[in-house]
Amino acid sequence: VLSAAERAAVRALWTKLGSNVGVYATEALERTFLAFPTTKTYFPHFDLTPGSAQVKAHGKKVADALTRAVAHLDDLPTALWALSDLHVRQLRVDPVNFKVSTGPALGQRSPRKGVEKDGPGRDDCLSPQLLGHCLLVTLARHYPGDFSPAMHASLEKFLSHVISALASSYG
Ligand code: ZNH
Repeated sequence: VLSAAERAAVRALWTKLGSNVGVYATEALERTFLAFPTTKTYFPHFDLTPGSAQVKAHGKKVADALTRAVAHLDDLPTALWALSDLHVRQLRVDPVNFKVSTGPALGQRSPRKGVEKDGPGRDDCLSPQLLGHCLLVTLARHYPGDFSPAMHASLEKFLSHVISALASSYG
């Protein structure tokens, strides 16, 4: 559970981001796809070139989900239940992708089901850690003055709670 100070830090930054959350989520996705190319295996149907309208639209959706999470810091599993269910039943994202502390190390995460063992995606995937990492880098770059160690720690904690909420419907 986030402490009162951690919640306040996350909320304050989100207020500052305002309507730009989508812009930064999009930048974070672009960074994820560039820095960790095998993450692209989950998006074979997307145009992933920089500036792509599809990535922008997806960034907006991820941003809206994060903003909803910030508004429901007291009950993330309930707020994100439908999204968790979508990732499990429809998108069939392998649950290891959502395991924060108990899953295998990053380099051993499993690829999307159906992707060849030796093909792209063997070594990583769109792990929330990678997306979360890229989100932290993006926010640190655009809000250097706000990015104290305490803010960094608050955001790490927030993101790890979002991810366990997304994993919650694996039951
Ligand atoms: Zn995800 C989708 C969020 C993680 C994969 N996503 C999605 C959406 C959202 C999200 C909001 C939209 C939905 C609708 O449409 O309704 N995710 C999210 C978040 C996170 C995530 C927040 C964390 C943090 N994902 C993830 C992962 C993966 C994924 C890990 C893999 C691995 N997603 C995905 C896909 C999709 C999504 C594939 C679909 C896309 C399209 O559109 O097609």
